[in-house]
Amino acid sequence: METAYIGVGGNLGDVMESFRRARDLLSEHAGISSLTSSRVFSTSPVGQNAGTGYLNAAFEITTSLGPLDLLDVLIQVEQAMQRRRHVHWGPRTIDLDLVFYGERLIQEARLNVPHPAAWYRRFVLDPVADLNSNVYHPTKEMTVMDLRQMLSRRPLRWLLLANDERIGTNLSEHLSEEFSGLIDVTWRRIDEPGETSSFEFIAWNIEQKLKVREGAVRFDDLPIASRLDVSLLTGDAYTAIADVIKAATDEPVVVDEL
Ligand code: A4P
Ligand code: MG
Repeated sequence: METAYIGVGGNLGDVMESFRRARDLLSEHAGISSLTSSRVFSTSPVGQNAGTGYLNAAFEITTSLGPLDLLDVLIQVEQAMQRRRHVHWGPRTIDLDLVFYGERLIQEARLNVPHPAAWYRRFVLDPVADLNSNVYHPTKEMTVMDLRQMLSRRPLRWLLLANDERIGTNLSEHLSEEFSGLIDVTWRRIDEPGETSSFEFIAWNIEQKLKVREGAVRFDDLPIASRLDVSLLTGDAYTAIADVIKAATDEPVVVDEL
């Protein structure tokens, strides 16, 4: 038996109803022996999916399913709900992500656990912390409560590590302007030594697909809690980092019980 946390999100159709149906379908599954839901939070949309706001919640489950079997169950529930409801609303009525599976670290082609974006997303951390603030993030080596605490600092201190001076200057100017008051940005060449311990976020390799030069700061040498490998994010560096900042700073608001 393992304790796992499922991140639940949606912004199409009757989202509360979708969350309840997902909860009921999962609770009835033979491989899931208990399920507790967090309260439901209203959150600002992050990413291209603009428009209406999201609701987010989390489920704590006790399960005999292995992580890949559990992922298959989550996908089945997502599909079942899309068939039953909101067919003409488009495909995204509910998103079920496997955020934590005990303290296991899983890196498979179709499954990454902890969910790679969980550590900086308030819309994931707040619902999980609502269930249990001591849930431990095994790669960030912090509890969800401490991660939340780290993200609530203002301004958030960002260090951008770039290969190219023009990119570094440009990104830091635009980010400082867009998120004025929320963040404090410093940029540094990736091959320039310097202090790294006083930042909440260190964005590494912001040129994304470029080869990191010999002599550059290595990702593995950066502080575990704050390092962010930008090459793993989708979209251009500016949009990718801006989405991280939004997810890290937008405060979820409790709206209801499930
Ligand atoms: N996959 C890998 N790891 C996992 C995991 N830990 N849990 C694979 C679940 N799935 C995982 O997922 C695509 C594939 O990811 C799966 O088939 C699985 O093999 P998906 O749910 O079909 O696609 P997606 O939702 O586009 O991807 P993902 O990564 O869930 O999207 P994001 O980045 O999480 O964005 N704003 C607010 N306020 N609240 C939200 O809930 N959600 C998103 C979704 C964007 N903005 C949001 C919210
Ligand atoms: Mg998903």
